Amino acid sequence: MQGKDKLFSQPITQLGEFKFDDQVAEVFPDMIQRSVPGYSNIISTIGHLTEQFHQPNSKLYDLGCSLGAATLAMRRAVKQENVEIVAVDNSPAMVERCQKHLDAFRGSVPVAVICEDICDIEISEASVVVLNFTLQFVAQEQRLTLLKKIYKGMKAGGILIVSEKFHFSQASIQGLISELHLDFKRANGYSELEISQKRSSLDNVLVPDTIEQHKQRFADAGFSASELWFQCFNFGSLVAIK
Ligand code: GEK
Repeated sequence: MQGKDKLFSQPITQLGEFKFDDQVAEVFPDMIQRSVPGYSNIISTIGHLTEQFHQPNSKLYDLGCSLGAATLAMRRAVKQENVEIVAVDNSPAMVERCQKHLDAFRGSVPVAVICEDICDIEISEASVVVLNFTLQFVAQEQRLTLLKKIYKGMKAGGILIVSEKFHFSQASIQGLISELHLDFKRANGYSELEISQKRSSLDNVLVPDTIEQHKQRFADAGFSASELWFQCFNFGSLVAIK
């Protein structure tokens, strides 16, 4: 069904900005597994945290759901009554495949798959909110506004899970850790050409923050507690609790 990511394997003369289009959606599971260290661990822990934190009569949000990997993990974890999942992505190619993917598995919890910008949707009665490698694609000046909206739409005791690629403010550390990530990609079969073309196309599209910026933003949005719960090289995941 889904293929191997060879999108950047041949020289591309006019390298445009990275887009979540049909071609990317088609190879997405392979691309994310081979590019993001710890991705599977994070997905399964999203399920675990959902089981612990979801509340009866509440909504669970997967913001930037792509093909719905986190949505599926959340759906499997629901034990409480009257819970609805809202999965949102602004890529029509992703949303179409996400719906098919979810339909292929059995589940009694209703899921609304919505094609919209996460900055424009309403959030309400949320007990679990997931931004799994999505915030990094939102314009930096909109990130705090988005987090404030999420905080406002969450129930007390609810959890926000934010997974991201990180930047490090010390140049030597930034260099060392990005090299470890490049070695991870090489070990997963990506060539130097693929790595450099993908990197150029993501320039200005994926803009990473430091871990400190994330924690400060959580506090500025109103969250009383937050912590990094996972890190592998320049990728990781944070939780914030309302
Ligand atoms: C997973 N969470 O497999 N509004 C809605 N969607 C957006 C926006 C936006 N403003 N910006 C980006 N996206 C998934 C992986 S991928 C991560 C998430 C990656 C969407 C975009 O269309 C894409 O599907 C997703 O966010 C990012 O757990 O590719 O590195």
